[in-house]
Amino acid sequence: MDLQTQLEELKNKTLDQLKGFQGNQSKELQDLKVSVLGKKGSLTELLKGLKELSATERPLVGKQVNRIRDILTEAFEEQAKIVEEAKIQAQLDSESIDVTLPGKKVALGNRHVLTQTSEEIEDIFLGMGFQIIDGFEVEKDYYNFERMNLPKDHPARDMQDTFYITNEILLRTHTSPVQARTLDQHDFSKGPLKMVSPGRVFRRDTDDATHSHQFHQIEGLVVGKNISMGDLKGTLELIIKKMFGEERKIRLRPSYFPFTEPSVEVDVSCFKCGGKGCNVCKKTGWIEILGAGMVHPRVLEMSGVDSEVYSGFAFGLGQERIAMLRYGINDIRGFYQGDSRFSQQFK
Ligand code: FA5
Repeated sequence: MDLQTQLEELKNKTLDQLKGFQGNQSKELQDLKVSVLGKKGSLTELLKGLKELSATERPLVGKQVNRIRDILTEAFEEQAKIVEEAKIQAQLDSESIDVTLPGKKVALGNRHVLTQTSEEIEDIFLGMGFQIIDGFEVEKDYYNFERMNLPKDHPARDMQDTFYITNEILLRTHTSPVQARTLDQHDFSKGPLKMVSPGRVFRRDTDDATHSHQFHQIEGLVVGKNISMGDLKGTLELIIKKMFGEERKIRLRPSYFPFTEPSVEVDVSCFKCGGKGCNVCKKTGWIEILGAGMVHPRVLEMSGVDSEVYSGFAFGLGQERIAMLRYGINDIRGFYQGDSRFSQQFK
C-alpha cells in the first residue's frame, strides 16, 4: 500500500473512532489523540516513509500530511468539547436540587465594641455642642511633644515612650497633639472652641490586663473666656454618669501633665470588686480612666492664643478602660484578638 493510501486510511479510521465517545471518556479520548498525533503516534510513524519518496512526490505528500494533521486536530478538539458537554450534562442529570431545603445562614458581624463606645461618647459630646475632629496616628514629634510643652530632652517624655519613624516623626503617644492643631486653626472671634477627637495611640508599654502598646483615647478640649476647673469637673461628671450610671463613684487625684496646670487623674470604682480591691484594679478598688486639667498657658501661647484672655480645660479618656468598666471585660487583650465569640457579645 502506498504512503498516500496509508495516510488516507489512518485519517478515515481515526475519524471513525472519534465518533461515539461518552462523557466519562475524556481520558480515552486523550489517549487516542496521543496515539495518533503524539510524538510517537501513528502519523509520525508514517512520516518516516517520506524519505523513501521521489523529490517530486515528497512535497505533494507533505501537503497531504499537513492537511490530515489539521483535519484530525480539529476533529479531536471538536470531540473534546462534545465529551465535556456530555460530562456536565450527566452531572446535572444525576444531581437533584431540593429547593425547599433551608439556606446556609450567613453570619452577620457587628460593630466592634470600641467603635460602639467611641460613637456613644461622641454622641454625648455632640449633644453638648462639641465638634468631632480627626487627628493623625503618624504625627510629628513637634505636635506630640513640643507643642504639648514637652521640649526635647524634657524628662517627662519618659512617661510616654514610643515608636519613632524618623527622629521627627513618630506614632503618636496620645491624642493631645490634636489640641495644638485645632487651637492653631480656631477663630476665637466666632466663639469658644469645644472639640473631642477620638483615635488610636501607641506606646512602648508592656502589655498586661489593663495596658496595651496600642490603644484608643478620646481627647477633649474646651477653650474660651472664663472657663474654669468647675466646668471641667461638671463635664466629666456628666459623661461618667451617662456612661456608667449614677451609682458609680469617681475620684479626682492631683497629677502632673506638662500640658495642663493644675492636672488631675480621674478614677472610677472598680467594676469587678466594686471598690474592695482585686486583680483587675491591682488591689486599689479604682481604675484610672482619664487624665485632665486646665490647659497650660504655654500651650495656648504657642498657638497664638492670649492666655490672659482665654483659658480652657482638656482631658484624655482611655476608650478601652471605659468599655472594660461598662461591660465587665477583665482583660484588655480581648479587644484586639479578633475572636468572634468576644465581639458577638456586644451586639
Ligand atoms: C495622657 O495620655 C494625656 N494626654 C491625657 C490628658 C489629655 C491629660 C488632656 C490632660 C489633658 P495618660 O498617659 O494618663 O494621659 O493616658 C490617658 C488614659 O489613657 C489613661 O487614663 C488610661 O485610661 C489610658 N491609657 C494609658 N495608657 C494605656 C495603655 N497602655 N493601655 C490602655 N489604656 C491606657
